[in-house]
Amino acid sequence: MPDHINPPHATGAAAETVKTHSAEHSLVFHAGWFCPFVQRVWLALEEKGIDYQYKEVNPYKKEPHFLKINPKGLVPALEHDNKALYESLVLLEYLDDAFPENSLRPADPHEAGLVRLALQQISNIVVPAFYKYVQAQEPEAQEEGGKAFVKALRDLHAQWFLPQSDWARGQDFGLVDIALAPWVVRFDLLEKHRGFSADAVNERFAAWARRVLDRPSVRATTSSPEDYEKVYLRYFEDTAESEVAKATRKGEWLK
Ligand SMILES: N[C@@H](CCC(=O)N[C@@H](CS)C(=O)NCC(=O)O)C(=O)O
Repeated sequence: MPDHINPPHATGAAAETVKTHSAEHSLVFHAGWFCPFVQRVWLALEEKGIDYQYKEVNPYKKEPHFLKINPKGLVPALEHDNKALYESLVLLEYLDDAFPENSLRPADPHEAGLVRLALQQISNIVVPAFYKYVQAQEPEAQEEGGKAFVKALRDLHAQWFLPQSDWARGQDFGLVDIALAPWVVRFDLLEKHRGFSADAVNERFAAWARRVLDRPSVRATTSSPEDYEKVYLRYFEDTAESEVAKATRKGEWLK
């Protein structure tokens, strides 16, 4: 049975942002309020001050009109001037290319390459470790999952976060911060249900995570904590039926 999304729309500060972006527009953001991959793209839209139309989609329903926009049937997706695109990291780069103002990437090609490497590490190691940790049921598996997640974050931080700067790659909030921020928003759930603490990564990482939660774009795209909990309980009990949850259960990762 497909996962039921309750509530079916954003709440809290995110609901206000949705209301501000309800008018028809040539840039349509197909989103799910609960989805961290969606929140990445939402952060980029807000950070760059781009105007857009927010459309809530239940991706578990796989409705034919949405499959024409994203054949994978996943949110986020964008339609810009009737041309569709999907995959959160592709969308981040697309928005930065299509709307060059308030760039989220360094201009220097080598620096931009380093950002791509960091994004790959987040996608291939950090995010899968998050789901493995969340879906682990046996105490031993949970402990192992916690260690692996902390290590993934520690390695990412050591390799890609520049010292003495507020944000990952310097003084500007950029794509590396954005790609990880939605999972930081969900740290309080990990703390409550699995005993995770960002302090276990290290002090500087924990300070960065606090700055992320204070960022206006993060606040503006975040729903009420109790509503995330309703959605994530299925992950903590390992009963979620999303493509990500099913792949994690099989010991795989969604490509
Ligand atoms: N790799 C995709 C992942 C997107 C994704 O998994 N979205 C979830 C919601 S958080 C979804 O649409 N799930 C529907 C399903 O699994 O059937 C991205 O980065 O955009």
